[in-house]
Amino acid sequence: MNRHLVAVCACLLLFAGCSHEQQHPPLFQLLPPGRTGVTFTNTITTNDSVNVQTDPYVYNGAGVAVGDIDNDGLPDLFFTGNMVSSRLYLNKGDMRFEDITERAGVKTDRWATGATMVDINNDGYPDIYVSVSGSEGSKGQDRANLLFINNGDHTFTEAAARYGIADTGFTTHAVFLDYNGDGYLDLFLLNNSPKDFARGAADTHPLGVRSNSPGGYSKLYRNNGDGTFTDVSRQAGILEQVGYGLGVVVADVNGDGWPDIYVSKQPRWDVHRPGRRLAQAYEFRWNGRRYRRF
Ligand SMILES: [Ca+2]
Ligand SMILES: [Ca+2]
Ligand SMILES: [Ca+2]
Ligand SMILES: [Ca+2]
Repeated sequence: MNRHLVAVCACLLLFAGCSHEQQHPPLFQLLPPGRTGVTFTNTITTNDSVNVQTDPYVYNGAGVAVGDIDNDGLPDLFFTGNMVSSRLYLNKGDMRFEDITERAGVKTDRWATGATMVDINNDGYPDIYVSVSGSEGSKGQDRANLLFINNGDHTFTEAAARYGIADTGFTTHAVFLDYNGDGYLDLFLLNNSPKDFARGAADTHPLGVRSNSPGGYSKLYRNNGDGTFTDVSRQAGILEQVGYGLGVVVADVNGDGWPDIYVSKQPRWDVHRPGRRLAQAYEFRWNGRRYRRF
């Protein structure tokens, strides 16, 4: 009797599970470019001088930022391009987007790696900060990061040099945070130099890797509150000699009310020893110059 009851219950549960799945469609649905109008493709065209041998980061990829550039309640999209121009898509509603790159004045001709939207001048309109990197032999001026100031009319004006954040390092990504609590968003740059990639000094460093290229050091810029920034990396205790940053997020890791920076990295030796773990991460703070390896 009990055995029959168990069998009936099992069938009911199975039926309930099936009907439950049937009632709920998948949470996400993939929409094709033809439906959305988002046709951006980060096409990498390799040749004798541009390939994974000449630049180990040639396939690292690019970035995307989401923000409402015209405050109409619809989030808009900005993609960075490596060998193609970055693209800005205006959200027209109903998951349809219009490419306004040219008339917005945000075309790029650099190896743009990351995109960050932030209202850097507090005028209510999100601006776009573009991280730029390049191959080992690239010129510093070609790696200068870009800052597109939102004019509030679907156009932008590039002003990174004016703000003092046209950094020429090998920038992978950037985040804005108010590290000193003065109400102004400061800038952390995640840099990663291919110059000494696989040419590090030694594995004996406490963090295992060394970067000999200042362009590969991550940096912290303080927002002076007057439209300018100052590089405060050294006094803030941002570590040097440890490049290879690939990802960064900001969160109050220890709950003390101050934002911390979490950086994921690519240790040098992993490239030469396939099968070893591919990334490691460090949490470090400038208050007290503490860092911790996970
Ligand atoms: Ca919008
Ligand atoms: Ca703004
Ligand atoms: Ca600040
Ligand atoms: Ca904290």
